[in-house]
Amino acid sequence: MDTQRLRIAIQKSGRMAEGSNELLQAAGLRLPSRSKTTLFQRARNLPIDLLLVRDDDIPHFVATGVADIGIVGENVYAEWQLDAPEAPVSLVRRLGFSFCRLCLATPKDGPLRSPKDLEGKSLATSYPLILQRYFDEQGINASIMQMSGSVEVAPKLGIADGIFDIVSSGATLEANGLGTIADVFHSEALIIQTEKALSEDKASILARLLTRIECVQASRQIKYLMLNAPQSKLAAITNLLPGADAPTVLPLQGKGDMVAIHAVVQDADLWETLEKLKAEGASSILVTPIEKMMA
Ligand code: PRT
Ligand code: ZN
Repeated sequence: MDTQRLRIAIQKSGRMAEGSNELLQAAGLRLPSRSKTTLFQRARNLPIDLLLVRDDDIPHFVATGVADIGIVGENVYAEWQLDAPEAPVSLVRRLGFSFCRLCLATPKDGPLRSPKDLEGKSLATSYPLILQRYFDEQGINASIMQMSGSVEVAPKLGIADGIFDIVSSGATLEANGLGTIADVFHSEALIIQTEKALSEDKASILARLLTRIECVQASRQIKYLMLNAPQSKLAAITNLLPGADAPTVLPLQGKGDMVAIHAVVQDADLWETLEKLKAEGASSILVTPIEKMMA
């Protein structure tokens, strides 16, 4: 294998594919266009190649060195680790997208209302090892039936009493007359890496990529805020700016004691802050995204 180009395994298509691609492109990767059959993409501007595969194969590819790193759901990584605890793969970064939960769910109109009710019952799942670990922790004896998809139909077909499956909005459970009785595992997209030593070239490109990803993640949580305010309100207004470090204050030509205030602020709860700023006398308030920020 090429010792100079970092190889990244990502999901070819599915719920992780878009987020993985967007993140890598935001980190500066320029990729050739791809068709449905593309399995390999060579970045045009960086020594990085992408391997486009099924998400379930990603931990194995990283463990065996077919790929150096991978982007995969925590649910897939955790299940695989329970199956291969000695495998040389480690978690490098949490990526903050593809959030979901693994939940126990049972028919809403049935008698199974809590995990303890599952004693002696059967559960269908694509994540048998995570479920078994939970049952062991809880001291519950239940039988686990592995299914590779369409798990939510199992109770209706009479092949299991309940399910253990991925839940995001809850709409799929609802549509199948199922209700959650326990949230067992929380998942998001992760970068995982082989524990085998990387060549110097690969280690250096990985370090650059991870720094860029940190910048992308940091800039997604902040906004650039601009507003005008009377000089007399400066202290009150800057006190309201969430996480703003040393805002810039500029005089406004021909506007008396009015000043312009510019600051980088945290995006969380920004609407509430804007309302308070307005109440303190701020006007012409503008909020813009920050595409890149390097501290
Ligand atoms: O073809 P390949 O094997 O690569 O893909 P896949 O079909 O196995 O996986 P895919 O694309 O469905 O999901 C990839 C990863 O996205 C999962 O491993 C999770 O880490 C993450 N993810 C996030 C989800 C969901 N949200 C999700 N909602 N994976 C699956 N779902 C399914 C779930 O199985 C259920 O059928 O969506 C349904 C529930 O959604 P709600 O919104 O109705 O609750
Ligand atoms: Zn899969």
